[in-house]
Amino acid sequence: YQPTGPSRKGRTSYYYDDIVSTIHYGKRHPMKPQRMALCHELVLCYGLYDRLDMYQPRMASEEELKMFHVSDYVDFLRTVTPDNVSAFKDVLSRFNVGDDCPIFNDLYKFCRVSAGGSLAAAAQINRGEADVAINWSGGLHHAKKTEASGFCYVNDIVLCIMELLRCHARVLYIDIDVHHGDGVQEAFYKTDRVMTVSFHRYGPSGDGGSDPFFPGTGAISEIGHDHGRYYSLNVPLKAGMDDTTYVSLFKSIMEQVMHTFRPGAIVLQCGADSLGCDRLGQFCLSIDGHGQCVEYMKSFQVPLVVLGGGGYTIKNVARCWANETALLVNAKLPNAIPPHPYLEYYGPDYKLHPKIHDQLRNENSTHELNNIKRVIAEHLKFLGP
Ligand code: VJV
Ligand code: CA
Ligand code: ZN
Repeated sequence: YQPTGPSRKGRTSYYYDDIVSTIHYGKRHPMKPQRMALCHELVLCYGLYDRLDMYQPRMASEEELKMFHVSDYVDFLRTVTPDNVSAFKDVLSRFNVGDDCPIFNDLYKFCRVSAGGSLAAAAQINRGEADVAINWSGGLHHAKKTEASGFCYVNDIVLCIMELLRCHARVLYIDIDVHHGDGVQEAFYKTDRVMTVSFHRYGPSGDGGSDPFFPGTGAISEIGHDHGRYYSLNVPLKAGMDDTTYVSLFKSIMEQVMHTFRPGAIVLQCGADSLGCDRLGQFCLSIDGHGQCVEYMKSFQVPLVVLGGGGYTIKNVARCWANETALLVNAKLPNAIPPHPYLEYYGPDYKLHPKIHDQLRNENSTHELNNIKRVIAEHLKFLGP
């Protein structure tokens, strides 16, 4: 199959290392790195390699990881294994190791590959060798300077943005994962050189327990400190956001952000747990609606790094990211998925755009959504031209 559509103008790089297909967080753990292999096989069977510069990224070095993370935490990640973990029992809670963030085989390799791809993507944007650079193995937005959090160990996004800041005065970070991008927000909370914008589910989780929806941060009142005041934007939402409400809110906010912040580069975290029917998420986006957000950011023609993130119904994650890889190179993919090694995952319809019928009611009223728009517009006015 040859992708059709107007010939692409910009250059698009794509970073993938097959090692991720062998990584297992644990038998029933929701995070499954195999989803990147599924996505990669879709990208190949649709023939998108013709329009991509494909790379196997160099693994990030210990020194590169230590540009953000503290030394003893990186040393811990480098040396701990499932076999010797008992020798580390006194530090496991300090580094937040547990059910969400277990110790598994090749954990350190996985961190280095994920961060290596996001660093290589940034470096290539910096050199002007690509206009768009994709790393679906990145986007691990919860990792903190000193500890793991929410399935994330190394914050490849923070490292990516630090690299972009070497060549760009202002970098914009956008996060459409259903969870709050807390680790990235925290890292740049006091600077006016990075604006972070996260759209996320926020509030009581609605599962009957007392925990808020993870991680519990991301109120609209979190705006940044010191020089960074008004450079953190948060869009807290309730369950059931659908294409119409989400995409119109996204475009309206991002248009104003682009106009006032005028970034030299953009990093877009494309967590696919905001899709309907996700095992952990509570939004109701379709693959097309999710993709419209990516397409909108591409339309500004500012150098763009595109990263993965969450996504726990893996056949839909693969569909979502393959579709977004295609739209970033102006390819139009037929709905029928071509035969390939993972075709059986996409039954019974074998379509790229399945009907995602989720039973979730949209709990966000028009009134609440308008309020969010108004408050965000007020925050942006303080930056003003
Ligand atoms: O809600 C939480 C924290 C708890 C304590 C730990 N238990 C396991 C769960 C409740 C309060 N954690 C969230 C973390 C979500 C991370 C999202 C990451 C991303 O998408 O934003 C970016 C990659 C959470 N939600 C669901 C689970 N943890 C969960 C973890 C499991 C599990 C089932 C659900 C871990 C192991 C196993 N099952 C076997
Ligand atoms: Ca988010
Ligand atoms: Zn998430």
